[in-house]
Amino acid sequence: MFVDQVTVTLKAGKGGDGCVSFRREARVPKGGPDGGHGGDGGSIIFFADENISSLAYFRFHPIAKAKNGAPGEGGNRQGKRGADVRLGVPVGTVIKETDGGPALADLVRHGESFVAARGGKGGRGNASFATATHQTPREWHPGRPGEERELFLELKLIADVGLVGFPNAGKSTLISKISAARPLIADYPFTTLTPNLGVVDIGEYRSFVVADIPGLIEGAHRGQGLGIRFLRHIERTKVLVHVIDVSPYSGRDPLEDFRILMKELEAFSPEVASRPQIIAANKIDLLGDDRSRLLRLRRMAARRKIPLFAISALKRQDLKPLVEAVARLLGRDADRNGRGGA
Ligand SMILES: Nc1nc2c(ncn2[C@@H]2O[C@H](COP(=O)(O)OP(=O)(O)OP(=O)(O)O)[C@@H](O)[C@H]2O)c(=O)[nH]1
Ligand SMILES: [Mg+2]
Repeated sequence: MFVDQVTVTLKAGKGGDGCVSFRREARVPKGGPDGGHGGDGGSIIFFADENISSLAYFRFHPIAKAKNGAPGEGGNRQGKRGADVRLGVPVGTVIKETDGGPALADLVRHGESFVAARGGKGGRGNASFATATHQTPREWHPGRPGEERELFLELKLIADVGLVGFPNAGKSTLISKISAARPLIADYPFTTLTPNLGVVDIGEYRSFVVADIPGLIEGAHRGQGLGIRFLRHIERTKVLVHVIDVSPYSGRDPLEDFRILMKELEAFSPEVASRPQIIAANKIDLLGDDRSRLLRLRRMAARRKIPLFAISALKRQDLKPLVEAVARLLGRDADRNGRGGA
């Protein structure tokens, strides 16, 4: 189950109360104060874990509580700290208040963490109130409450390249041929319901990450089809690859497809729509004698100065020049001796 947005309720632990106690020893008629501090309450901490791929856990566990600190004890013993709760989230998780506002944290690297709710401090025990003139203090402080808050977690996958295209254009087929990703591929629209990531190897120590997202259709920004909510997963990409079916069997016009894709991208984010793009004209194994769609798309791409590569994802035809062009746009081509590599 792929979940990329959740609301969680966090309750950090309360601090333990300070203790009031006096030393009692044989033959010491009046011992001094020896009540210890309460232990601090546990905090709730999110950390990015590359082995976790979705926020699904929180769908079933929307509330997290950390342990309270234990009260202080006699003999100047501090109460035990409440244990922290550490919650793993996918790399790329953005943490916000539920009423919007700027991100409180954006966990983009494996292991990066964020203290989301702090445990309360333990209260002072009476021993700490003793002074030369105040030798039998009975004061103590209660533990402070832990932070309680509701937060909104949103996953924005981290990929270098985003594949966009109509349903059935061959996006999943393409990612399956250039990476180890094995998404479901089928001859019907909306096969892909959740994004897939694939790592494309481009030689020694160099690679880039591609995101295959569910297909877009006209009106996606108004909620048609699966809508544009998955576009958030290409927000962090640097290059977009339009996968366009140029075969005579799609029943669509490739120029129209490109125009609609651009319109939907614009509606989502003009900034995303202005990123460097490449067109992958797919399914050329089906062209036969009818190359008109490919030619018209080529002319349009040339006019707009968008690099176009004619490929057959299914037959692995001419995929290398496409992958190399993407690598060049990312600055990860071989000419750089791999310095820009991943
Ligand atoms: N002949 C031919 N068929 C292809 C090619 N690429 C993909 N297909 C077929 O087109 C159909 C759709 O492919 P997918 O990769 O699932 O398409 P998609 O773009 O991921 O589709 P959605 O997930 O629905 O958005 C499948 O039957 C593929 O086998 C190609 O280059 N040539
Ligand atoms: Mg797909």
